[in-house]
Amino acid sequence: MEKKEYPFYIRSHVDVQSYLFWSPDCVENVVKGINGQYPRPTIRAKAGDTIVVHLHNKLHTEGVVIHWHGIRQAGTYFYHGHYGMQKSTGLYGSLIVDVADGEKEPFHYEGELNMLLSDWWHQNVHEKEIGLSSNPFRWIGEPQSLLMNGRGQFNCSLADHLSNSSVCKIRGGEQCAPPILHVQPNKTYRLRIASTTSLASLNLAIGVSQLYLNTLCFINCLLLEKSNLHFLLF
Ligand SMILES: [Cu+2]
Repeated sequence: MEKKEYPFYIRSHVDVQSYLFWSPDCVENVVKGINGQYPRPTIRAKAGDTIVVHLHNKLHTEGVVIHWHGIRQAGTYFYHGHYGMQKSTGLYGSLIVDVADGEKEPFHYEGELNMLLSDWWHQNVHEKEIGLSSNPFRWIGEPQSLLMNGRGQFNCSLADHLSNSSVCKIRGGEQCAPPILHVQPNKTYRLRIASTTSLASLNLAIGVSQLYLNTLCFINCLLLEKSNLHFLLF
């Protein structure tokens, strides 16, 4: 089996800082980066590979623990910080395990798209943590934004482009510009979906007029419905 090594650094863009300034939902905030990146790198391997992650904690005042989700077999997974509420600071990324050499997926597709969903609050993560552990309990409220692949738009309604609001006029180069999943007609794509939300549970809808879900999806989605990891073919 092939052995893959990933240098895995958790640090800020500038070493003396713990966080990156970033605008995941068009509002500047602070996020935790890995290797100075946000969103974080995707780790990809084949079933049976050994992944060695060298974790260098460059945060000055915090420990770091990474929780690796379900990595024993081929599938769509993710990893996230598990020290305090680090997941809420953006410390997570995709972990994709392909089938082992010589094995085939039980379905065919021509392209692959990855969708990592998360919830995002503007309040400080410590405010959230203290509220959750307080007696009496203090709920921080619903998230300000939902992010897809680390990007979302705060306070933008679906009809905003019809109004005169200057908010939500995305040109495409912004840190919060919606990720675009490119597809071509008459091809089958595998959409990998993972939810890394810390407190919110999500419903995902795909707003296209013609979407033919492969029947295999229903079988596999049913099998996976109790987890937060799904995929579908379309
Ligand atoms: Cu976890």
